[in-house]
Amino acid sequence: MTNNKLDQLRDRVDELNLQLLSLINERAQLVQEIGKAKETQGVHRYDPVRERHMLDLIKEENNGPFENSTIEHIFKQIFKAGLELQEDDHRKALLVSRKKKPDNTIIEVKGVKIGDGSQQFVFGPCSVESYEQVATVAAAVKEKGFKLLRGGAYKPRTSPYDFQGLGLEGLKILKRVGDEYDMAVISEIVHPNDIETAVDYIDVIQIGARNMQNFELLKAAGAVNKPVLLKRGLSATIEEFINAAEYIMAQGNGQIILCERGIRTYEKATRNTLDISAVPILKQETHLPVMVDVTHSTGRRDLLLPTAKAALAIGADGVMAEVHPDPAVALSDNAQQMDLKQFDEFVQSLRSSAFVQI
Ligand code: PRE
Repeated sequence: MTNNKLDQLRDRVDELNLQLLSLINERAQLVQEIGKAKETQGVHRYDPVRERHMLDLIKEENNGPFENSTIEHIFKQIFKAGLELQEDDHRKALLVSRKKKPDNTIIEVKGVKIGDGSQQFVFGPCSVESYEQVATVAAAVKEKGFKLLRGGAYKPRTSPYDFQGLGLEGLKILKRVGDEYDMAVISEIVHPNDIETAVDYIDVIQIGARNMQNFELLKAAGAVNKPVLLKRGLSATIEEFINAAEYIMAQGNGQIILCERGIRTYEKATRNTLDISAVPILKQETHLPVMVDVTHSTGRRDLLLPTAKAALAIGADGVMAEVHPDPAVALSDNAQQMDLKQFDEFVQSLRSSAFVQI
C-alpha cells in the first residue's frame, strides 16, 4: 500500500469519525428530550425493554464485519452515556444543585455564618436532661468562644425502652439556656406536627438520620422560615441525601445544612463508617454548607479529634460533637460524649492543628 493510499483511507476514516460524532450528538439531544419527557411523566429513565428492542433491531441489520456481540457492546455504551446525560440534566434541575446556583449558600444563625468559608462548631449534650446539665455545657462551650449549642429533646432511640427525651420541656430548657448565654440552639424534631411549635424555641431544626426520608417531616421543615440541619440517613446514598434536601428546598426553605454522620457498613470498629469523601462530593454537587458529626459517625471518644481534623481538612464547613458534664451517667450515648476536661483538650488540640482556623 502506498503512502498515498494510506492517507486516503485515513482521510475517509476522519470524515466518518466526524459523521459518527455528529450522529452521536444528534442522538444525545433526542435522548435528552426523552429524559425531560420522562421526568414530567414520572417514568423511570432506565428502560431495559426499550434497550433490548433497539439492540435486536440493530443486530438484525448488522452485516459485519463487526460481530453482533461487538455491536451490542458499542451500542450498550451509547445507551449508558445517554442515560448518564439524562441523569446529569436531572441533577442540574435540582434546586439544591450547584449547577442551578453556583454560589455557596451561607446560613446565618444568631450572627454565626455557616458556609462562608469559615469553620463552625456545634457542641452540646446528646440529650437534654435538665436545665443545670445544659447550662453547664453551654457555659463551657461559650467560654471557648463558640455560639452553637445542640441538645436532643425528642430522642429517636433504637429501643423503645430507652430514654425518649424530655420533649417540649427539653425545648423550653434549650430556649432558656440559649437566651441566657446568647447562643443558638439546635435540636432534633421527629414529628411534622411539632415543627411549628419548635420554631418558637430553637434556632435550627435538626432532622435526624432515621428521619432523612420521612418526607412529611421534610415538607413540614421546608414550610417554615428556620434553618434545617439535615443528617444523612443510616444507609442513604449521597443521591438520596441530596434528594431529601431537595424536599425541604422545594417547599421554599433554602436554609439547609447537610450533615454527614456516618453510614452503616460491615465495619464494626466504629459505630458507623464516616464517609469522609461525601463532604467534597456534597460540596461539589450542591451549594449547601456541609458539616460532619464526629460523635455519631465514630461512636468513639478517642476518634473525635482525628476525624474532626480530617473533616475540616477535607473542606467541611463545620464539625458537630457531643459534650456532657458527666458522660458516665448520661441518659443516652454515654460512651461517645466528651466530659468538660476532654472537651477542653479537644478544642486545644484542634486549635493547634493545621487546617483549623478557630
Ligand atoms: C435510551 C436511554 C436509556 C434507556 O435505558 C433507554 C433508551 C437511549 O439511549 O436510547 C433513551 C430513553 O430514555 C428511552 O428511549 O426511553
